[in-house]
Amino acid sequence: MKLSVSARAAAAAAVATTMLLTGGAVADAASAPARPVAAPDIPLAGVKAHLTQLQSIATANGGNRAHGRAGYKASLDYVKAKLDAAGYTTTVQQFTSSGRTGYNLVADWPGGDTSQVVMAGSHLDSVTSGPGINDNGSGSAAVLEAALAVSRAQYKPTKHLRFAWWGAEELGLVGSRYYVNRLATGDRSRISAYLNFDMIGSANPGYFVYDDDPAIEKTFKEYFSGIGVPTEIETEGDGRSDHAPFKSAGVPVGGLFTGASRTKTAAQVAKWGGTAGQAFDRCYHSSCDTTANINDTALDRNSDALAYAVWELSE
Ligand code: DTR
Ligand code: CA
Ligand code: ZN
Ligand code: ZN
Repeated sequence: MKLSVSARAAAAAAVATTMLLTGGAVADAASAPARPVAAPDIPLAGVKAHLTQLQSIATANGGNRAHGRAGYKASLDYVKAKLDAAGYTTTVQQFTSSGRTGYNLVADWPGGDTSQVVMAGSHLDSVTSGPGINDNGSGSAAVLEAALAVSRAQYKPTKHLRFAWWGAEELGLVGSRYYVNRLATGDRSRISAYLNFDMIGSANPGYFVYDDDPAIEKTFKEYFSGIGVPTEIETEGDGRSDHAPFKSAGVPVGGLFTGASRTKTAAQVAKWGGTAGQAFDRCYHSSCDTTANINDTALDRNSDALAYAVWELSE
């Protein structure tokens, strides 16, 4: 817009006055540092709607969503359809384990610098004994809803975003290891962070942060201190979930966890509430790991922490 002579004079006078008053240079909008884009709140209702779908899928398929069974493939088809509709480029990676066909789902958000890839992932399979809603519908639903939030926001981060749902974790991290082993060597070093979410809605929850990569750990801790929730370092997990193959390949990893079969101490009840002497998840690997086996507050907090880290690490 071209200013008239008088308008330009008035603008110059305003700047001069400001400089006199502030004694410093006036930073105009063009020179102001870009403000980081704040992550959106992840709607708990959206995450729980995915859990309801995964529960229905298990109920309709023999009570589980295990590797090589109909319930797993139906779970993957559900997640994939949501992502395709949201504008993701999805890839289904097939493998065989224990004589059964398994699948990984990888979803790339178009754009961003593909030499710096921020990944968030979770295993989508359950054990054969139950629907696996906390283990690991909770992580899978939170990662899905965060990916959908990226689409809703039409977020355009500097780095490239990739989301993944792994098969056959319960058989020994089979799907994630298959993915990492088949990455071209150069592609491993292009993954700047892998964030893992396996059991993040435990009914008697703890708030555990992986202490693998310090920068990722700090990012998660920033979030939780911002909402006044104390955290502890995750000590059960080294090698026990899908971050392990990435870590072995030299990728910086981190993640969140609300606890499995270990029992909550009185000291932990003092900081987090819940029940001392009871397992964080009494239905771990059991048929009672249903939609009733979720603590909504923990699921909501961890979903929002997930989004905060994805935005922070990719902008
Ligand atoms: N292996 C996971 C459960 C599990 C146990 N310890 C941790 C630590 C961090 C994440 C997950 C876990 C499973 O049963 O899927
Ligand atoms: Ca939320
Ligand atoms: Zn498990
Ligand atoms: Zn798990």
